[in-house]
Amino acid sequence: MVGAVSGLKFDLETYGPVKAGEVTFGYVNEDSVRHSLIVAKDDTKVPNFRLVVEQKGDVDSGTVSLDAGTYTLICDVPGHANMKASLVVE
Ligand SMILES: [Cu+2]
Repeated sequence: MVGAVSGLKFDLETYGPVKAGEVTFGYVNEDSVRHSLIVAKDDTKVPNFRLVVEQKGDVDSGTVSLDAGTYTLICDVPGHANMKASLVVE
């Protein structure tokens, strides 16, 4: 479970390690503004995966297929460019 917390941050700097394959994300909004969650590797977004939590208490979830490697979790809401974390898949 990934949390969006106040200060335009994720609740951890690094998530995982998780097993390669189908990876299920839960995303909870613990903040008061909208946040999203996308996954990227080497600056390339993983296609067809984006979670959005509109307001405090909202939860979104989804599953995406990931190979082993280190990924970046990104919130692509404008102004949230510093909202990044790492995800280790092995
Ligand atoms: Cu955000």
